Amino acid sequence: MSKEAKFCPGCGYPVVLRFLHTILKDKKLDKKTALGLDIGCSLLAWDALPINTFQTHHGRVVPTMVGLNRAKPELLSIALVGDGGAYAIGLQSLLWAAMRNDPILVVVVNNTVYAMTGGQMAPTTMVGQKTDTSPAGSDQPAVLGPEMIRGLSPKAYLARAAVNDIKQLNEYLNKAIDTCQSSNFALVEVLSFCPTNWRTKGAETNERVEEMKRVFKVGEF
Ligand SMILES: Cc1ncc(C[n+]2csc(CCOP(=O)(O)OP(=O)(O)O)c2C)c(N)n1
Ligand code: SF4
Ligand SMILES: [Mg+2]
Repeated sequence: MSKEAKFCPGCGYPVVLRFLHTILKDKKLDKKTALGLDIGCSLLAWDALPINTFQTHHGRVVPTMVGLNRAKPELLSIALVGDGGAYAIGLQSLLWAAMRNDPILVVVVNNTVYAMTGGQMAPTTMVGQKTDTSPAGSDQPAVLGPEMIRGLSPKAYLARAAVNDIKQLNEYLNKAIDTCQSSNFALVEVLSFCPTNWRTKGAETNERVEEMKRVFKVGEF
């Protein structure tokens, strides 16, 4: 990290950023990458890594990075976005990027809520999960991003990892970056901690991620 990041203690975002940066350095791509941030807690990654970073509007990081890729194909374009940005307001752009097989990497941090705005229900909120806007528990099935995209984009690399299994996270991010380098679309969804909005502490936060894995299957698709 180049500057002190503003994430809450116990947040999953810094885990994702740390691994991403290490992989980029190992592949000697850190000076040849542009990281786009959506609105949401992803924006707290502003200046966190010593790499080129863009701030975009809510749900618009994918088309922005597609545009950058077209203008500067020599750069690796990465979009960091929350589950709300990816699968609600930004869904249309995400699906079209996948269908066109745009060679960008989309990293979706899935914490099952709109975290930055206070923990409201998101497309990924699980059935029965209580949030401020679903006090009786959600009755909507959660959106399964990589599964939804699979049939639309035959050449894409699609995977789901979790911040509490760093070996797998590392493997999938590595493969996703290699996929972009071979001119194909890649998306890695990461099941991530949000102790602030989940109102969980310590092991309870980790248990919530294990609960998420029963709904959101980790693996490659
Ligand atoms: C066009 C627009 N609509 C709504 C908002 C308010 N807003 C800011 S962040 C956010 C939700 C972010 O949730 P998510 O994408 O899941 O990211 P997280 O904070 O959970 O990482 C919303 C609705 C906004 N900034 N712009
Ligand atoms: S609100 Fe949640 S996702 Fe946002 S920084 Fe805090 S712990 Fe992380
Ligand atoms: Mg979220």
